Amino acid sequence: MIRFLTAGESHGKALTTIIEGFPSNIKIANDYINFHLKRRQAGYGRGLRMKIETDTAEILSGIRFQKTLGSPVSLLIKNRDWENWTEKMTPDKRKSEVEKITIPRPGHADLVGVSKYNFDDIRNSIERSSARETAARVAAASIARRFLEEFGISIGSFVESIGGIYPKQNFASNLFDNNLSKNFSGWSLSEKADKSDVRVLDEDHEKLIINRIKLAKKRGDTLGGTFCVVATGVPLGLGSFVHYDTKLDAELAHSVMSINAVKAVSIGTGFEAAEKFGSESHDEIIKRGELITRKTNRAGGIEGGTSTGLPIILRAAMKPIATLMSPIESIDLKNMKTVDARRERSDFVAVPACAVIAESMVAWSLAKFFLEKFGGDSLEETKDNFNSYTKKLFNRVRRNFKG
Ligand code: EPS
Repeated sequence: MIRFLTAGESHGKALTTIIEGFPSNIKIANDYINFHLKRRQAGYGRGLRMKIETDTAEILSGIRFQKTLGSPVSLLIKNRDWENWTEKMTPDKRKSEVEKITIPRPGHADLVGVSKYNFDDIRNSIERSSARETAARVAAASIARRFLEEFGISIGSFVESIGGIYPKQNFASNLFDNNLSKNFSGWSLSEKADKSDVRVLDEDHEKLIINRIKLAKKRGDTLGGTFCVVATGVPLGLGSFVHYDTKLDAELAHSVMSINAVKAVSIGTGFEAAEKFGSESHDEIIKRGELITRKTNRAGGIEGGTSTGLPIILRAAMKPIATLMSPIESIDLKNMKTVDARRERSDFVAVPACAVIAESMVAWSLAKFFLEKFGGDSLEETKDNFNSYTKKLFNRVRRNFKG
């Protein structure tokens, strides 16, 4: 069983995470974690905060000579902006008067936060509900991602749309209608997407989206969008149909839905499947050499809560960022008067970053189900278990059914 916790406020001293349950001997360099942290910071439409921060993780425990020890790994990501916030965010006695925030932003956790936790200052709930926390998640999930790579599992993502602007050629649909070759890797999508300022796969599409973001900025508005995460090399048999909490699709949906501002998650053709005949929706079973496989992958690599061995394809939708420079209506809780919602430094668009965070959460969930199936205290032990399962898998099925 793997688990992780994160701690830290957006403008506090640092973010931290403790990751537990991975086997020993997984090779992981600090640069690897920092590489993914940097990817999370990128994207046209991010706010000024990203110019202040250069997110890097300091490894505090659990790794020696670039290999996991099997003990808890703890990581620290310092907030550079802390310098500007020490008085406002000090855990010590308040030394000066600090302005209280009294106007909640619709769409953020401001109003529910102060109501639920009984605060007299919205700052208290802004800090932890900020998507800054996802930096710690990306760092934690780097271990999961590195671990999965040892088994040929590769995860990548791309942005499908921002502000309702889709590409002429719908790459996500192409993924479902092809049974992708063995040479295709999830990461190859990210390699391509990372070259784009908005993480799309097509230059014309990028131009249209950037124009749309420019328009949003000019209007003091924000945008959301959709993205696609793909994991290749996932063996048949992760997850199960026996219980609600053993289903891989349910686990992935939970994981990605937990990312700030994500409002929908679908697997495979998702909502589109509901509009089709069964004959247009399911993936025909075929023989390819000695293998049993499918003509298509509309199921997105999961049937009956269990991975089929084909790429896992997940899509998600992120709502527009809640902080608007041309605000909509709210109420000042101080005097109950109708006012403009509070402005505060923020992003205009964070869909490209959200896709990177979703890659991380998908990596985490796959590693969790992978280790539940294969176990092992050392990477070598996990590999033995994995190899013995995968080598015999199809032979077993054929033997069992031979007349
Ligand atoms: C974020 C840091 C935040 C925001 C953003 C995500 O920094 P600040 O609040 O200091 O500008 O840029 O958070 C939000 C969009 C939000 O609504 O909370 C980050 O590190 O990703």
